[in-house]
This record gives sequence, structure tokens and C-alpha cells, in this order.
Amino acid sequence: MLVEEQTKATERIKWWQEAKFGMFIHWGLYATLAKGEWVMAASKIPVKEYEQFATQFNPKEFNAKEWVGVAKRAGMKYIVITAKHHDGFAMYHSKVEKFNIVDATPFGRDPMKELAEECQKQGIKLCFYYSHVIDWHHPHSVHEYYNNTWDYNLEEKAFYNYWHNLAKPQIQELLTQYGDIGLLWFDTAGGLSKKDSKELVEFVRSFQPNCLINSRVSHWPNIGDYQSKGDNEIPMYGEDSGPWETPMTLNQSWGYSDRDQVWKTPESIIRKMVNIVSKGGNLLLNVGPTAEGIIPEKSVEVLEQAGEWIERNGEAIYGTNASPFPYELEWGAVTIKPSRMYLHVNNEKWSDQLKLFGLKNKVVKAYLLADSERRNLPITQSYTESIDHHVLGIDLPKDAPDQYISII
Ligand code: FHN
Repeated sequence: MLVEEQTKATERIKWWQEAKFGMFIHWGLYATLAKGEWVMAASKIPVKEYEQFATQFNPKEFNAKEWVGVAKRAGMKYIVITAKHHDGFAMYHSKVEKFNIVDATPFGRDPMKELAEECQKQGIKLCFYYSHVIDWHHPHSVHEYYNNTWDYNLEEKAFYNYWHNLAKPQIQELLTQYGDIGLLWFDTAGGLSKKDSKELVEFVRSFQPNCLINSRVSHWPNIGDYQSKGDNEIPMYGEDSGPWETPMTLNQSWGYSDRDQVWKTPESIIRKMVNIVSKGGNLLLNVGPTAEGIIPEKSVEVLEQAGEWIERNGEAIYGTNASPFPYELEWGAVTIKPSRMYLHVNNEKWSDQLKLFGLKNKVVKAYLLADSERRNLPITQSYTESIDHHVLGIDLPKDAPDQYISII
């Protein structure tokens, strides 16, 4: 990649790498059935039958200010929302076809427009998820598995008709009608060719040069700006293959399901976030709003509790880099900034002293991030193990509320 292109790519992704934590929102026509976003395929619902659910879709409780407020209180810096999922239903006012939330439902409003305005007001980056290859509302033939083979016979399908007359025009709408878009989160590229994948990236850049693109734009490597790991996947060790993220569910489903009973706890969210960020990644954590336009109360409760912790300790998360230590720490994890290191000490590992091998610089101060007075923690020993290593020993208070130590 030319130096100039590399410089542009580095600049483009800077805000995202510093943001670390985003809200994923899976919201669509499927919410009316309350069985997750794959309900059309799982139940092999014919297109004409599925279209009828739009007449019942009227999310009167939708409130963009509330949704963006939940993301902010949770400490999330960007929102990625499904503008169109695999069912082909556009959650914005698409001029390309009438199967969308403004033209096909009694709701008649454009929630993406309302979210774009609210994100602008509250300083949150708006990003769109777009299912660019799978579209069960259109007969096309990239992959039998990916397409609506339970309702169309195969000869009707014409991928490029769909690609040039629906997918790309809709992507253009999303990039030209909703202001600056932080990123396009493409999903499940199926058999998309390398040529079409690369052309799609150029197409996006032609409208918004700074719009990021995730790796699921293509199954060919190194085509997006960063790597979306598998769903809920956290790599075992730090990655040196470039920027990456973990897309994660807050409960069992992505799209709203009335069968979901188990939510992650605030503690487990923080542990996973720290694990991911200490390895150099971002966490994209999902909520699935209801057909009425409400983010489930349990989701809001858990996210806001996690947000209270981040409010106190965000300095050890936002804008940090991965741990410099090439080994797993038995007591927790490390994140760093220039001339500062953050030790994330897990509750159950909390003991009266903490040792860290392999520090390259002499430590001058250690304190709890949650301590607004930043009182010094007693550094019991700091001696050179070898030419460039020394061990830091810190006496820890027994009941530290937030196990987060900043050492300088
Ligand atoms: O099939 C989709 C699924 O519905 C959901 O959108 C996830 C989110 O990462 N992506 C695909 C499965 O990996």
C-alpha cells in the first residue's frame, strides 16, 4: 500500500481505535415476530407473507434521544445500527424500493434520520450495518444457502441485478442522506468476488472517504479497514495483525426475542471489555429493541451499571494501547498510554500485594483510578531483575472498589 494510502488509512481509523466501545443495534421488521433476526429463514416464511408484517410494524415508543442516551451512559462512543438486515427490509426511507419503514408501515417516520440528528447532538458516531449480499426479499443466486431458496426457484435469481439495482443504490443512499457515517458494517459476504469487494470499497470511499469498512465486506483478506472477529469471539492473545473488534450479544439473540432470559452482568461486560482492549481490540456490544421501539429494560439496566464503572475508570480504556506483556497475567490485564500503565486487577485475584515483571522503566507513582485524590499506593519494591526488567511490588488496600491502578 502506498505510503500516502497508509497515512490516510491510519488517520481514518484513529477515532475508532480510541473509542474502544460501541453499541450494536439489531432492529428491523423481524422484531414484530419477537423471535430474532433470522426468523424469516428459520421459519421459511414466503416473501409475500413476510411483507404483510410491515402493516403491523408501528414502533410508536421509538425515541432516538433515549437510545443515544443509553449508549452514552454506557460509555459507548459509536452506534452501529441495522439499516437493512438479511430480510431485505430497509429501516430508513429508501427511494430504491417501497419495502421500507416509511413507505410500508403505519409508522411512516425515518428512524435513521432521527438517530443521525440525535447522534450529532450528543457527539456519538452513527454507523450502519448493511447486509450487502444476503437478501431474502430478492431472488439472486450468489449462494443457495444465503438466498431465499424456500420461496423462489433458482433460475429467477440474478445477483448482479440485485447488486447494481438495489444494494449499491441503497448503500449510496445511506452515505448521502444521513450526514457523516463513521463506518459501514457489512455482514456475510458469501461468494462476493474479490473484484466486486474492492469495487465496493472504492464506491463507499467515493461518497465518504473517511467512512470505515469492516472485514466482513468480503471473505477475501485485507479488504476492509479492520477485522470483525467471529460473533462473541475474543482472541486468546493480543493481535498484531492490525485493528480488530469483537461483535458481542448482550443476551442470547441479536434481534429481539421474547425467549431471551439471560443477560450478561455488568461485571462480565467489564471483564470482557478489559480482556479485549488489553489485547488491542474494540468491543461492539449489541441490543435488540422491540417492535414498539423500546430497548429492553434489562439491557438498559446492565449497560448503565457497566457505564458507572467506565465513568470512573474510562481513562484506562479509551485511547489506550494493548498490553506490552507477551504473557497472560494471572491477576488481570494491562493497558497503556505514553508513560503510563494501567493494571486491571480482577476482584477474585485481589490480594495484598501485586507483582509485575518486565517493566522497562522505574515506577514513580501508583494510585487507584477510583481515588479522586490519587493518593500514592506504597510501592514496596522496585528492583532491577535484569538489564531491562524490574519487578514492581505494590501494597494494595484490601477493599479497593475498582481494582484499577494507574502507574506512572
Ligand atoms: O447472520 C448474521 C446475524 O444475524 C447477526 O447480524 C451477526 C452479527 O455479527 N452477523 C451474522 C452472523 O455472524
